[in-house]
Amino acid sequence: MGILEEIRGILNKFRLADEVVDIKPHGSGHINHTFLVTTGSGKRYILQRINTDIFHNTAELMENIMHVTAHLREKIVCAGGDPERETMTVIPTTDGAAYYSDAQGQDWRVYLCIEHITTLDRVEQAADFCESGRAFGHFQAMLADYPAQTLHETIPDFHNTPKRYRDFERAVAEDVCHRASGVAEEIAFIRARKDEISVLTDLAQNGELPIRITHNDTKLNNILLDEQTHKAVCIVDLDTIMPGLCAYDFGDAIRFGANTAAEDEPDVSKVSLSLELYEAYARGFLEGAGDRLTEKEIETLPLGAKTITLEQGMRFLTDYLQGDIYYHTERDGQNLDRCRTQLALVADMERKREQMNAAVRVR
Ligand code: GN1
Ligand code: MG
Repeated sequence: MGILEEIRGILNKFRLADEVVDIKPHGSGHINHTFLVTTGSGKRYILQRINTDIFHNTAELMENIMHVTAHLREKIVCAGGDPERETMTVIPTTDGAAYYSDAQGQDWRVYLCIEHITTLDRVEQAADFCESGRAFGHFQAMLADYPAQTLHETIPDFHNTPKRYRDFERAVAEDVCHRASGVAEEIAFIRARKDEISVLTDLAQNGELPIRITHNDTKLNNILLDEQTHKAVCIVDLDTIMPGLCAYDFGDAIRFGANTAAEDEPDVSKVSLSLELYEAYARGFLEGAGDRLTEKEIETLPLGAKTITLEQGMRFLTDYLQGDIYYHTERDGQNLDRCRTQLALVADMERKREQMNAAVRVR
């Protein structure tokens, strides 16, 4: 049986409006497999196979998503918005469940496809990035009164940077693929910044930074923009909504969107932090978050950008050292290229530290 036949069988388990006429691979995620499904009436859906090597408890993951989207839906309706457009709608299985486990133990879910939108893999205009910042800031504000105790940690220690550092050191020590000697420079770069890695987590531990409900994967392409107006419509990829630090959500968006090069660009000389984009995002994010952020949170946003970029560099290098087992790759050396762009971006952020701080300084 081909993959499409298999997928048709899976789709029969969900309450779709009518019969499936087309299935296509969709999106650019590194973790789950995503398909766009079209039905006879033209109604479309997003089918995803959840990567259970990475998300170990689908029931808890989907429970988070059901609860978070219900919370968002209420807020959207109160504000006079369209909940089917402004948040994700999970399509239940014929048994009324939030996902389906097939005979091989693979877990699948279906979302309603949000139409007339576009996503960006690269920022084309500063205004779009500012809009994306506003949406992520607002998203965090909408979740500010979410009952945190009901949220499962879908990936424990996801943005625990000191833990990511220990994982990286372990991968270097084990060196299962004999790749460590080829990346001595990258290893040294990370080690030289070891002391900075725990600054934010220490502030959180001392109670100087609040723990919030954060998205934790605020990449540019996780936001849907209206295809005509480029206004933010919906934030997607809710798999890693967990308690976390605001600085990381801010920082991850900068890491990806304010880089002048693609995440996997092989030519690191193309990498730099665009201050124009950084400032645009900061403006939008602070506006969207409203008065919710503490002064300390605002002050540490630039450090969040640097810390998460370094963390992501470590994660890519760890995966490269372990034989490319976590992130999807399309070519040899892709994870190493990804690591190098992150480290080059960290270096540029260090050069631009003053300007980065000035852009968020409370006026
Ligand atoms: C992964 O699948 P995607 O592209 O949304 C990863 C993020 C990384 C990102 C790097 C669960 O996200 O943490 O920042 O790749 N997601 C997970 O591009 O590990
Ligand atoms: Mg993701």
